Amino acid sequence: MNHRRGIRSLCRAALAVTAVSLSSSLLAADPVKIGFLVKQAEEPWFQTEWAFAEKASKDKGFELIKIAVPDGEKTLSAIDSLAANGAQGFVICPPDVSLGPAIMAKAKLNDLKVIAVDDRFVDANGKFMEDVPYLGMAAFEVGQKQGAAMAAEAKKRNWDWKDTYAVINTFNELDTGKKRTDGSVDALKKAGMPQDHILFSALKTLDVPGSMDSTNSALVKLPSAAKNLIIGGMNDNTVLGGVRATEAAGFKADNVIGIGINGTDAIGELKKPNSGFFGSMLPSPHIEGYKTAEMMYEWITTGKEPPKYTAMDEVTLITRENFKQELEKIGLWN
Ligand code: FCA
Repeated sequence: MNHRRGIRSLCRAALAVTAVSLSSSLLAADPVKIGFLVKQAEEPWFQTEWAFAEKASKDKGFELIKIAVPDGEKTLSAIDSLAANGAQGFVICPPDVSLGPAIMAKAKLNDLKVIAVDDRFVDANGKFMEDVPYLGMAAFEVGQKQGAAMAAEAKKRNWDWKDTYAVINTFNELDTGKKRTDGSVDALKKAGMPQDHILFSALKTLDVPGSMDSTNSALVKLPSAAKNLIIGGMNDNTVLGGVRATEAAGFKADNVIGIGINGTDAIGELKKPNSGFFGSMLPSPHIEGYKTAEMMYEWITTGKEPPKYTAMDEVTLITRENFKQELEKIGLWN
C-alpha cells in the first residue's frame, strides 16, 4: 500500500516537473517586446533614439513598440497597453520627471522592467529615484563645453566682454536642463564674462516658440551698450527660438553666437548659409537609443540588471563647417 502510494506520488512529481519545464520553455519562446516611450516625439533627438533602438531590435531580434507620451495620462495608459501587448519592459523619457513614482507603481503592477533615459525620475520629495536604472548626459560637463565653445567663438570674433551680453534660457524644473545651463554659465564666467552681463530667462515650454518668448523678455532688459549677444539654453530648441528673437530685435548674425545641445535638432538651421545660430554640441543619441534598448533586452532575457547610472560625456561641436562630416561619421546624415 505504502509502496503504491510512493509510486503514485513519484509519478505526480514527474508530471509536475514536466509541466514546469513545459511552461518555462513556452516562456522562453515568448517574443521579447520592449516599449520605447518619449516625451517629445516631434524632436529629431527622440526620433534618432527611436531609430537606433529599432536597429538594436533588428540586431537582437525583439519587437520595439514606440509610443509618444506627451503627458501623464498618455504615459500611464501607454504602460497599460504595453502590458496588454505582452511587453516585458520599457525605456522611457517621461514628459515630467515627477511622474516617476506613478510610472514605477504601474510598471510594478504589470510586471514590467523600466529604464529611464535622458530625464531622471524624481520622487515626491524631489529626490532622484536612484533605484531606477538611468542613462543620460553628463549635463554639467556638457554645459561647460557649450559655454567654453561660446567663449572661444567670441574670442575668435574679437568681441570685448564690455559690450557682450548673454541671454540664458533656463528650465530649472528639469535637473538635466539646470545642470547644462549652470555648466555653460560656469564656463562663460571662467572665460571672463562679467556676472552682470549674464541674463537668465525662464522657459515656459521646451520648444522654439517657448525660447523665443523667454529670450524676448530678456532682450528688453538689455542696456543700450549691448552690441554682441550670446544665446544659451539646455538644447537646440531652447537656443533656436532665442536666435529668432535676436533677429526680430535687429541683431545681425555676426553679432550673435547661439550654441545649442543635441545637434540632431539643428540640422535644418545649419543648412542655412548663415545665422546667429553658430553650432550645437552633439552628444550620442544613437548610442543612447541603441544601448538602453539593448540593456533592456539583456535584462529581460538573461536577468542581467543594467547599471543604476550611466553618464554620457562625449560631445562634438558641430558648426556649418563640419556638421555633415560629423553626422556622417555616426550614421546620422541622410
Ligand atoms: C532632454 C531634452 C532633450 C534632449 C535630452 C538629452 O530630454 O529635452 O531635448 O536634450 O534631454
